[in-house]
Order: sequence, then structure tokens, then C-alpha cells
Amino acid sequence: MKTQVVIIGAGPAGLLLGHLLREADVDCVIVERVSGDYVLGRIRAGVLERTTTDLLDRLGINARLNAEGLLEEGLCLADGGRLIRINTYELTGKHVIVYGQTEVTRDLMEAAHDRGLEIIYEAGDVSLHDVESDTPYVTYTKDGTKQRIDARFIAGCDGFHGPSRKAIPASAARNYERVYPFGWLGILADVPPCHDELIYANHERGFALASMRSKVRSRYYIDVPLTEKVENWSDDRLWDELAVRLGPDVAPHITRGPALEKSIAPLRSFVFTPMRHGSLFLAGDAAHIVPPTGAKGLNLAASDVAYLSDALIGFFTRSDNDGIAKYAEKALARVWKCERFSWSLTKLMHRFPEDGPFERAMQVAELDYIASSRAAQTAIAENYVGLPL
Ligand code: RFL
Ligand code: PHB
Repeated sequence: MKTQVVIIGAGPAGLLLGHLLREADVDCVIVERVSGDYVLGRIRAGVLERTTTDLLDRLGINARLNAEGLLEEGLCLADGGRLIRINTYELTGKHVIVYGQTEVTRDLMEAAHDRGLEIIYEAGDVSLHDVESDTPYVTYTKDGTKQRIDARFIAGCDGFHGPSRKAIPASAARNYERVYPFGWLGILADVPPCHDELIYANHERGFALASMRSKVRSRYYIDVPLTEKVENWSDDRLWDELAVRLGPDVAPHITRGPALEKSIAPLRSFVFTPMRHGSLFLAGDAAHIVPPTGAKGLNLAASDVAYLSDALIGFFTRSDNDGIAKYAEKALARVWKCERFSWSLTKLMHRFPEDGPFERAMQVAELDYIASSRAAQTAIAENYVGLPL
């Protein structure tokens, strides 16, 4: 098979890129390791920035998003007894929208069929070849047969564990990494949220987050040591801990219910450079990871894809090499800003095992400053709703 762009990975980055290219009549094929149902079974992000929803609007894949997404005007930071509200809408004029990654993915998958976007699911042994040349290709096995797709470019949208990043030689690459000493234990339940806005809490027993997927489905997290096992957390134990960490004002509003899903995700900050090597481009989690504090991961995948689709469309429809040449630099400038925000909010809202009274006093001082300063709140709000492209 021959195409213009082979996209590896049918997560949000790969699906969005595929749709944006198809819309501009650029040929592409997506190759995905697992089945569509498996992709939809992953419970991940819940908060979409305007940059992300603008892309869905541009594609016209927004009917359910507009009907079911919850517009959020602010967020709260809780610190023991107090709740600091940041009115992000008033400070920036922008909303974020609560709409799950699962739903975004489902909408993109369903539209793929109607729009002739080809997705090859359950492709085994996906390998990249000749990425330094102008004639790269991808091989994979499907139903026991080896297949090959030739292309002009390969887009590596295959997440943190995929093969694309590894196709760039170590001599050309650089990794920046911070692994955090805890993970987030999440619970999804069909109960109304305890609050109409997200609450990030820093309690002496640790971090907690109250989030949601809809008016009848809630998502909560607490941080736990990396050695912790999900089996040690019965639903009751987790609800009790959430009530303590979210504080006495919030606890009475928590509705408990059986877990639909419960899992632990480790926290990591990671940036890989370069985001382009020859004919291979990286986008989304394939190139960078942020800790989930601040809800940037999916949104960053979407902003990479906005730059990359512009670059590829310019190349194929206007013979314009400029976007291709500048992709890595442009994307990375935004990536580092989002890395900084996610890292600083993680530091502010978590109790690190190595921290002592000094570090805690710094957190309290920063939260006091945020509570009293419109400038400090604006800085958080601008990052939370999404920096401009
Ligand atoms: P994905 O979603 O990991 O998709 C990559 C796809 O590539 C496939 N793949 C392969 N395909 C072919 N061959 C191979 N060998 C392959 N290896 C892998 C995979 O099967 C998969 O389908 O990466 P993408 O598209 O870059 O999207 C990134 C986002 O998924 C991620 O950044 C977010 O989920 C992060 N994240 C959040 N982001 C937000 O913006 N807001 C949030 O509220 C938010 N909350 C979260 C999160 C991530 C979490 N976890 C579990 C990591 C909450 C959690 C708990
Ligand atoms: C979520 O709803 O899953 C969520 C919300 C905000 C975050 C991370 C995850 O910062």
C-alpha cells in the first residue's frame, strides 16, 4: 500500500491528525496495535482546553461535545480548611469543557468511518523503516500476514510506549525526565459530582482531586506511594480518604457509589527531543508526558497535531516546506510551557516524601499569595484554559 502520511497510533493525537489531513485531501492511514474497543476502555483525560475544542469545531465533530460537554468557569484549590476559587472565565474570557477522552475518541472513531479515514486496528509488530530518507515505510502484521505501507512521512502518535520515538537514534536524541514518588489512584463512579467545578486539594494526608465526566458521573483521585496496589483500596476506604483530604466543607457533598473503574497511574514529566527526525514526526505522549495535575496531556497532544497538520497540509497542497522545517521548534516551545505549569501545580498541591517544614511553608505562602492576588490567579487561569497556539 502507498499513502502520503502513515500515522502510528489511534489515540486522540493520531485520530485528530488523521481527520485534519483527510479534511484537506491529504492521504493517510492510521495503524493501531490494539482494537477500537480496547482504546475506548482506557479511562484518561476529562478536561478539554479551547485549543482542543476549536479543532473539533473546525472538523465539525462537535455535536455531542456541544450537547453534553460541561462548560467550566473556574477551578478550586483546597488547602486544609480553605477553598480558593479561581474564576478562569472572568480572568481570561475562556472556558474549559469537561468531556471525557473516551468520548472524544469515540466521536473521532465514528466519524472516521463516514469520512473515509482508514484505521487498521490490531496491527502487530509495527516497525518503522528508512525514517532518514524521503521514502520511509512501515511494516506490520495483520491476521498472520506481513504488510507494508510506503509513505512520504510517518507521524508517530503512538504514546509513551510506542515504537516511533525509539526509531530515532540515541546519538540524535535527548531525554529530559522527572519521575515523581507517587501515583494517582483514580475512581470513576455513576454519582453526581460533589461540586460543579474541579477541586485540587493539598491535605496533610496527601493530594486529592474531585473531577467529573458529567452531572451524573464523577471522577476522583488521591495520590498514593508508587508501591501501593489497587487491591488494597476497597471503594469504602477510598471514599473515606477522599472525604478527609477534600476537607470538611466538601465532604458532606460527596455522593458515594460503586467503582466503575479504579486504577493507579504513575506521575512523570518527560520531554524527548527532537520532535522531528528526517521524515518522522512525533506528536503527543510519544514525545512528552506531563503529570496529570492541570489536565494538559491530551490538550498538548491536540496542540502538537494542530501544528503538524498545518505543516503537512502546507507541504502537500502548497509545496510549502516552512511548516515542516519549523514544526519541532514551534511544538516544543508550547510543550515546555505546559511542562512547567504541570510540574509547578504538582509541586504546589502534593506532599513530597523528601519535603520538610520549609517546603511546606513555601506551599502555604504560595497558596496565600494566590488567594490574595489577581495577578497570581491570572497566571494560573491562562495556563489552565490553554496557552494560545
Ligand atoms: P495515547 O492516548 O497513549 O495513544 C497512543 C496510541 O498508540 C497506540 N500504540 C501503537 N499503535 C501501533 N503500534 C504500536 N506498537 C503501538 N504502541 C502504542 C496505543 O494503543 C494508543 O492507542 O497517546 P496520545 O494520542 O498522544 O494522547 C495522549 C493522551 O492520551 C494523554 O496525554 C492524556 O490521557 C493524559 N491525561 C490527561 N490529559 C488531559 O489533557 N487532561 C486530563 O484531564 C488528563 N487526565 C491523563 C489524565 C492521563 C492519565 N493516565 C492514565 C496516564 C488522567 C490519567 C489518569
Ligand atoms: C480527570 O477528570 O480525569 C482529570 C481532571 C483534571 C486533571 C486530571 C484528570 O488535572
